[in-house]
Amino acid sequence: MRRCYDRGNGVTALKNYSFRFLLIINVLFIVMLSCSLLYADIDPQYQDRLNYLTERLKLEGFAEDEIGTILADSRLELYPYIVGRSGKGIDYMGRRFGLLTASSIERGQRILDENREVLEDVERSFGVEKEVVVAILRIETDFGRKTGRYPVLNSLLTMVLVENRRSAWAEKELIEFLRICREQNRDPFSVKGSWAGAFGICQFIPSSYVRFAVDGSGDGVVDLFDFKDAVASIANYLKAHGWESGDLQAKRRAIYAYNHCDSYVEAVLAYAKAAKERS
Ligand SMILES: [Ca+2]
Repeated sequence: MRRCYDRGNGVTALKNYSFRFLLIINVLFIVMLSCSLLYADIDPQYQDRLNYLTERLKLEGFAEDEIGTILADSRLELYPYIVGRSGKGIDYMGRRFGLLTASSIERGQRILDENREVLEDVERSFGVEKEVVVAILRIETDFGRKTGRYPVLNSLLTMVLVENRRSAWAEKELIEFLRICREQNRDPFSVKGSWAGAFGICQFIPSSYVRFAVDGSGDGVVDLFDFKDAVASIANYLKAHGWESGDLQAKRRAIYAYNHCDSYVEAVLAYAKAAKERS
């Protein structure tokens, strides 16, 4: 009996010990989990803004676990070095960009030749010259060769959390982006683009995608990494911003709306002209 009693005491003690141990482990696990949900790889100095963003996303209809899953993802990363960058630094007409070199123009002409039917269809549907659409593809991503290496989610999140002049803008774009991903059942970390959050062959920001991107291929999906969708979306964007084929000022304004930069407007028109001359 005594042995049994002793043994019993021993088991009880062991149980108590195990229970306390498990309790501590559980508490530690919960603390670690909540820390990872709150912080992921985010510098604690941004925690206030992250809390604010979380509340904002909830107001926009995102569930807490949905937000938590994104923030706890190991692919989440901030790029503070992009803050303060300006999109106006590119000299589109400069030698380095190589826009009007023979090989650059030939590449555009090849795109025109290989996709003539699609581009003429877009020209008829939207009233935007195919050479202009091709010029934008050349300048934005070199016909899809350089669509960007930054996960759009991380770029936009950086601009939201690291306070700067784009923070309010980036917050709206981030919400639009997450909504697009949710609607399309897309992994938000899988979409890569420019440091400024533009993606696809035509480099649309999320709000432009929502408002102006169209399904040019007719498959029911608007995918800006698809050539047909991208060219139709460029033409639709320009048309929606007042493009008039007989009005140069209207054309300039529409291109300027695409990228608020005078040298960009000049570059698009110069490349379109050069690509057309041989065709
Ligand atoms: Ca499509």
